[in-house]
Amino acid sequence: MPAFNILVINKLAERHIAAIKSAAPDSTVLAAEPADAGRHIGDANIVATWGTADFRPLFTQAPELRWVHALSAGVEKLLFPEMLNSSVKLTNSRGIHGIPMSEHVLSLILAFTRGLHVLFKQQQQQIWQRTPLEEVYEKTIGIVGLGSIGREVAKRAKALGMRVIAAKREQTAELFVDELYLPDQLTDLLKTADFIVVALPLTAQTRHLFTTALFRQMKPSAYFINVSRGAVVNEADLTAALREGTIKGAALDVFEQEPLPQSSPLWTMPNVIITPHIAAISPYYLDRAIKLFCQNLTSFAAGEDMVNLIDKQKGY
Ligand code: OXD
Repeated sequence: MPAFNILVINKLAERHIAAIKSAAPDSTVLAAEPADAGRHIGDANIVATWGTADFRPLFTQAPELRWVHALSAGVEKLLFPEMLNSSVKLTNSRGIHGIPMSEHVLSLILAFTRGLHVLFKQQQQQIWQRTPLEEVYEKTIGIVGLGSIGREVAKRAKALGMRVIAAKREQTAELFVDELYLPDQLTDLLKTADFIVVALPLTAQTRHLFTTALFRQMKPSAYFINVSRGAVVNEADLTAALREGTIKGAALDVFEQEPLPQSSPLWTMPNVIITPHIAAISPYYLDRAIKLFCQNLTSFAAGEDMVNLIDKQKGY
């Protein structure tokens, strides 16, 4: 078994280090905070880091690097020109987000339908006042992007008695989806969905996909939920759609600029729920990410195909 210098740019528990060592027994494994990573990058053959962190300065000091694994699903900060023009392999952690992110999506939907965003504000002012409430039962959820996250959302929505429709690049047999649309049929989905959930990766094709033209296809009673990447949406167009009543509300975990600037009108809109890019957070996140990394490490050491290999030109 070949020996590698493995650098993980994140704090790790002993059990994570032990798991990595048992996948590549002769290798050295170091876990470093971003500020310390520079001291170890020169020898590193394999790096695990966040796809949302600026890795470019380290990459240019890493002549021995052969593979970068993103601990996140997003790899947007890893697609810089030196990486694209190199033979360094890139993988990500897609597939481990489904449970926390689908729970987050469902809690946002239920927060709107059960009026929690209104009731919580009233509680702070000690106001006892009923507010109109809705049900999700037999309502239509439209999931745009049916990967591992979208599928978990579909499964949970079905359990609540919802009609599930989804848009996906190709037709597949889906257990929890009532109707599947191809990308060129997206407007058919938008016209009928009561809740639109965006779970797409950010690519050249999906950047600013949601503009005024698409918000105008949605029902005025529709809620828009984005847990993917802020740049999939033209935020100014979304803000206008919310202000003008083109749609009823939005729950947003991701934004074009993060942290969301204090000057953003979204902060104070009564029909908006904001969460600070936390939909994937779970006490089990790192356990799952390291398990996936170890699975790929075994394949890499054996010269076999790894899962979640990113096509660097396509960006996903
Ligand atoms: C990710 C995320 O990319 O949580 O993993 O946004």
